[in-house]
Amino acid sequence: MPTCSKHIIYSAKEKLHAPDQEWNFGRMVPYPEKEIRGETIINELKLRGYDSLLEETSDQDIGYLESVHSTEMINHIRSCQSLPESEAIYPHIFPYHHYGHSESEINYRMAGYFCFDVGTIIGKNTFVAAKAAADTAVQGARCLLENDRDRVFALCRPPGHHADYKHYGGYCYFNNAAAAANLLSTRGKTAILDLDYHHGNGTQGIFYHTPTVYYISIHGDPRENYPYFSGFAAEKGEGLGYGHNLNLPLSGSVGDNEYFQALDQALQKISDYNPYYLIISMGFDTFVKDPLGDFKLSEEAFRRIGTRIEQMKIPTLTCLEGGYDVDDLGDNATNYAETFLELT
Ligand code: SP5
Ligand code: ZN
Repeated sequence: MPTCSKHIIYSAKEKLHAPDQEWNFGRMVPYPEKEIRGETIINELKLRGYDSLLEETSDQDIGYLESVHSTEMINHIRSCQSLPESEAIYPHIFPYHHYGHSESEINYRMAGYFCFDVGTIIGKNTFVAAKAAADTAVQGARCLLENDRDRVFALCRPPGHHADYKHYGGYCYFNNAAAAANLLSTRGKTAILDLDYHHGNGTQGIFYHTPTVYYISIHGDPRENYPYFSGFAAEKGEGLGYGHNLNLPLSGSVGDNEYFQALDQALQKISDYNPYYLIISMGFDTFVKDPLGDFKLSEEAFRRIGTRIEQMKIPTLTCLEGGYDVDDLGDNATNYAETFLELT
């Protein structure tokens, strides 16, 4: 029985996660990972006549999340469902050392035990939305496994690539792409190409020792960019995973030409690895007008990226990650979808 007959998977539950502010170097600013991000993409897809390609995800078994995240971290985020509607958790204590607590005793006042930055806020509905985002990715992976689709776009929100085995952060709670990759890699070697502006420290960490998942990322140089502590070219994997992690950091205001050289390099590595499956962690924060990223990719670049990926002829799942210029996000994501899914 096929689990999906459509190309694009989303969840209506994503809108329940709607933090209003984050800390930015000591000041409160509007939360860039806005709840309208998903809707703006869906609206543009519908405007261009693709309503029939959209499918709402069904609930997936929590087991696939437990394969990439610690039970304690999952339970911690779940436990925040008891918060009053008006409250949100801002982590503020980060224990370099801790004494006397078992992980199961960590309560939401101690969120900094599981969260690695001050910009990732949990509200009452965050668990439901983050679980649904992972559901869309996992359902997409099942579409590839069951062979009823060889290219699927999962509109994951909140995003996932910063979430590590037992740390959330970077607007990410559960690692959607990692959950999908873990499932796909049970069938065959899987490559993850992370094109978000920021390095996917979480995805890298989850598969750092794993040779059957090859993680490649093109991102803003961590010397100048979030997440600062990972994403360097010297990070190549460890143990059996050595040689199956590749970081291609780029510095400054990178335009289309420089970007596509790095993309060609990444795609060549993927061809050499010869994976059964490919996952794209797709961020649109590389766009010239994005408020968080310094790259200067054109609108046309997202069409070209979709084409280059489609030309790989590998069964591929794209998971949405970042992209914060909400005025253009719908266009950019739909342009990418049109070539990636060969709609035009
Ligand atoms: C998934 C993803 O793209 N996560 C990025 C997380 C970056 N968080 C650090 C942002 C700090 C800057 N705050 C922006 C204020 C905009 N006015
Ligand atoms: Zn990003």
